[in-house]
Amino acid sequence: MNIEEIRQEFPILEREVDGKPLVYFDNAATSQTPLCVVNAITEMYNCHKANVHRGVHTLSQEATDRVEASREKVRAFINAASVQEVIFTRGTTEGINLVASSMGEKIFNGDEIIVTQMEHHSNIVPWQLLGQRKRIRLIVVPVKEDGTLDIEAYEDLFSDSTRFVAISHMSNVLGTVNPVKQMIEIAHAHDVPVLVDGAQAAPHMPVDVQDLDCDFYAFSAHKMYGPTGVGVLYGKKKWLERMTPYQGGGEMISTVSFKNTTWADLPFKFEAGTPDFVGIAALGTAIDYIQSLGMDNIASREQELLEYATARLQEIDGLRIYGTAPHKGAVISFLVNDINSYDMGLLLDKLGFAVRTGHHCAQPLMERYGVTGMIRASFSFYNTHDEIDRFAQAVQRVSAMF
Ligand code: C6P
Repeated sequence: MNIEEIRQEFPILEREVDGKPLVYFDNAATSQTPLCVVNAITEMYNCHKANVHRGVHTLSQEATDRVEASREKVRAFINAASVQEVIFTRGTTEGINLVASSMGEKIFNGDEIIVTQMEHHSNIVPWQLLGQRKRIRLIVVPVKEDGTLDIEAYEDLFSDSTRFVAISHMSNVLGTVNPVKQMIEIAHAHDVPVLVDGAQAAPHMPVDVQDLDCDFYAFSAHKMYGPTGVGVLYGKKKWLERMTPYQGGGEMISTVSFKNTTWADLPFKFEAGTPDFVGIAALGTAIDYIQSLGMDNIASREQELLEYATARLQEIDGLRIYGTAPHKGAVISFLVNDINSYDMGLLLDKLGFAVRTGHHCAQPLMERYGVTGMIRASFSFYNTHDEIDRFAQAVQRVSAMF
């Protein structure tokens, strides 16, 4: 990978904050966007903006072709069996809400749903909302001190009442990459379907939904160098066919009358209303971009950055890293002594470093570690060893100020 060349694709990395060069270490919240993706958005607005799947006119055909080409790129990217299994959403959050709402119809009073202690709020609250409509219980897989899941406990949590499992592929706080393939196998042995929250995994490692054998897989375009406001929900056809639509409106129907409405074929049954067709087309370009770099190259570059940053930060007195799992993505959450994460984040920002602070939308996990927040540095392939060196110095300098 030629990092100098790659960085030129991301003009934002050249900007300054408070007169200091920006060091962007908040990639797990949202990644930056390469020029090719920005150009794809501009081209859609300048040349092909028309509503999709509706018009016979040329512009509408062009926009539709671009959206459907993007769907095929997503299908290939995650190795889904069919484009009918690829639903465009607004993001991971909407994908999980869709499943909780539509699969929720098959979950009844007294049933149980297994989640983990490291879930993002997006994979907790939709199930709790379902729980308000039906008396279902969330059963929680504990996280061990090093940030790995207690898989033995997971196996023991299954009962005759278990109806669904919802787990993250990679934790946005600890970086832990969970053994989802093994967890899915265990769930399927109990005849229980599994949703995988892939928000943090899809941008950083190869994902093969057929090999994982997951029933649902949700992720967001904005974390994978794509546009904001677009996401993907993969669902196995056998489930999608049985589920009722999440929302009603244009394009998700076959026929409508005041007596009876019938649904469109998959995947359109789950895509009510005008989609973000500009963003969806640009997601296709983001996938082309990622593929041109190579997912394996991305993963190994980020592993190298993770190892280097871990070693540099561990040199700092009083610094504790949360999440030291052997299989981990390029995310480091930490605290120094009892310094408040927010206070430290503000000072780091003054020095040009963009990191995330606070509970990271994972309050139950914060509670697990007995803290209210952490500082998180999350890396992308375009980050450099020099940025990490400067970051380690800045953390040391800021810590000394408290
Ligand atoms: N995590 C972070 O800074 P949306 O907002 O729908 O694109 O993604 C939600 C989501 C779901 N699951 C996981 C594991 C996530 O990390 C996120 C988003 C960001 O960690 C913003 S809170």
